[in-house]
Amino acid sequence: MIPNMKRHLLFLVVFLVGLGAQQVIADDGYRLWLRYDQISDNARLQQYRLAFQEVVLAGDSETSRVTGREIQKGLSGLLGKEIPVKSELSGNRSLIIGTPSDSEIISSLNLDKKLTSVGDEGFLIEQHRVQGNDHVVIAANTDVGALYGTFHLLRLMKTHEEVQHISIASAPKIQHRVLNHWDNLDRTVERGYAGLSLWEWKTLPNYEDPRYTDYARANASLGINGTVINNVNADPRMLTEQYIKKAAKLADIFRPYGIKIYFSANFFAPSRVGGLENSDPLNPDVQQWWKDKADQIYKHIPDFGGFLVKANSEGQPGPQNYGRSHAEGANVLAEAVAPHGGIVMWRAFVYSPEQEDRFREGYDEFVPLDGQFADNVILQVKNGPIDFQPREPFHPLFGTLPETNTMLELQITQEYFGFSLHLAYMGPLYKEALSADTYAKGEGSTVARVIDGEVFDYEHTGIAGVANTGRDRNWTGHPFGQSNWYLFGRLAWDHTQTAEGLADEWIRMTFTHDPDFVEPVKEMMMMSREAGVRYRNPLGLTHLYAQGHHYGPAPWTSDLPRPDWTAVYYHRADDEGIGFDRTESGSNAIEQYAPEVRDQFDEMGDTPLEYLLWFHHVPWDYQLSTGRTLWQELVHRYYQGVEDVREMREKWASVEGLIDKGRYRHVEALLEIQEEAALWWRNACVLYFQQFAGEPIPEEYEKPEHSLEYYKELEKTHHIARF
Ligand code: BDP
Repeated sequence: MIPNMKRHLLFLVVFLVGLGAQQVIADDGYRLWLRYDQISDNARLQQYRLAFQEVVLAGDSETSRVTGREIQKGLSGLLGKEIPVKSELSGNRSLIIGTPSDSEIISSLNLDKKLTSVGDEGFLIEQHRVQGNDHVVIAANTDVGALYGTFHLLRLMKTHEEVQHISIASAPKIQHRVLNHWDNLDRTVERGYAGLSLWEWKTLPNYEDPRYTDYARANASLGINGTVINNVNADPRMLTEQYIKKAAKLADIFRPYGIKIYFSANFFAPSRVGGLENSDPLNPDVQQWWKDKADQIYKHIPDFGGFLVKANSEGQPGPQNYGRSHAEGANVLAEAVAPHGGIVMWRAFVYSPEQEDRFREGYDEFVPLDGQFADNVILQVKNGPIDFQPREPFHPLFGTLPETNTMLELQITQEYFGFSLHLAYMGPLYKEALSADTYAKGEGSTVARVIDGEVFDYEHTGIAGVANTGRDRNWTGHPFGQSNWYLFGRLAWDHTQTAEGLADEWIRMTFTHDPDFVEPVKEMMMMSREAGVRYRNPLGLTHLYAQGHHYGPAPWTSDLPRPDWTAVYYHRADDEGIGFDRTESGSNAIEQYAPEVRDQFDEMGDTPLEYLLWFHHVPWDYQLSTGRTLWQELVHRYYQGVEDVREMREKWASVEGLIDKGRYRHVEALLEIQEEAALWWRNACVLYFQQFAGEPIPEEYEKPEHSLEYYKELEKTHHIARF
């Protein structure tokens, strides 16, 4: 070999080794929170290595095989050495996984009583003495329960928790824990900001993209057990056989992970793809069509979950097109899936242009129907009465439907929180929604306890999250978008967990355990939601978004086909003041709440400031408890929102070098974009409202960079908002 070539070869080797080393450090986010790298804390590592020398796994179902693969991958990665998975106990310190029916060891432990208490999906993780040695046991009634327990143990290890003398019993509080994908058949995603849909309809069912399995793993690791794969604005073709077959392939892949699939159904499917004359729910041919359709679906997907329906809402067809009620419509679909054990999730997101106050409409429509829905219908209600705004009071349908199963719908995708460009951890929002007290049966009748069936003893319980996933390499676009998917799944399993605790868990699993990283990043996450409220909709303002895209501000919007799509409808600013009077002197929407809740909102002076303009039209010079007038407080909060984002940027800057450069720089850049947007919101809103308040922006604040006219123009042309 000529010397020159040798030198080149050497360079190549050095380069490749270097590249390899870099790849270990770099992280493109694809693995989400399931990063099974070797545990960094040496003491813990040694302890775990001692405790888990082998895995003994009973059962040979597809789910058990999934459990085997996951635990092998997980333990071997975390412990930095191959851990064998066996069917018989042979070691001194093992991890034993299974159900009493498959595992003799587990059935010999007399766990029956405890296992009964954790139900079909729950699990126990305990230390037991078997054949003279201590072993950790994951026991469940079903293979899926054992899989959930396995993910739980891996999470404990990944977060460096103590496993000696471990004793955990866990069961989901809510039955149906479902993602809603607003994915269209052309693979665009409504309000999706992370690329195209995960489902490649053109190559299904022939091609099993490995990503489908990773999606299932991620969901199962949280306990999510259902997924509605298409948009609520449903294409009727989803119910044709060709798509059913494609979806059946997804169902086959998801099944071992305990995940059922559901379809969003277009109410006019019988006439649009079924060849019937109409889709009237009282037409016997239509009823038969739905039954036949259900039979056909179940032939391909034996554990099909059921339908999700958006009816008579935002242009979607529904039973009211034929003068029938929502219950009459829902029950026809419910009857079709009932023999197969399916359910119908019927959305309560309805609002007609005629009503005086959109806030009232869900309640006014559905409360009179309480008791008329079939047992396998669940009414799916958004957390607030309008539409996933940065802050809303809880929806008055929670606590007012004793005879109708009611589930909660949260939005994970950040339609109103800056898309996948802004950092907005939803922990505080979801917890606020869940812990709101409806007083339906006295104090403590929280939304959480309504939807988990404790308050009214519902037949079915559920929670849905509008997914934020797409084809982006890191699934969610913003690296922190993953935290909201994680949060949703973990709270769906157990809503008593705290926002902060879950942020902590997620950070450790996704980034690092270094406290210099964890603490500031946790603070940043915890302040991010309120920051978003302050720079967009402080003091209970709402829906000031530009129509259509919902990214930038347009509080001036007034000229649209429907008044309840305009911003002026919501803020009602005039020379007197600002805010929507929903007390008795106004729309009286507060009458929909229990007296105890009404009392919190009906007096201007007593209403918590976060909700003030939701319920009152407040004079500009009204003195608030903060010592400021309304105008001053409004300005103060808008400015505070921008300061919050600046503080978030500082916190992020303080962690530079503690994680891989790639993710660090990505978040850093997104926070820059977020600050620009926060300034845009602040300046546009303050300048706009100033026209009515007739007051100056107090001296101490920096002046908006541009004129109101500039921001009005920006809304029409901004590259993020418009393209
Ligand atoms: C709104 C979205 C719209 C959805 C609708 C819904 O802007 O795209 O279709 O909710 O939930 O937030 O049906």
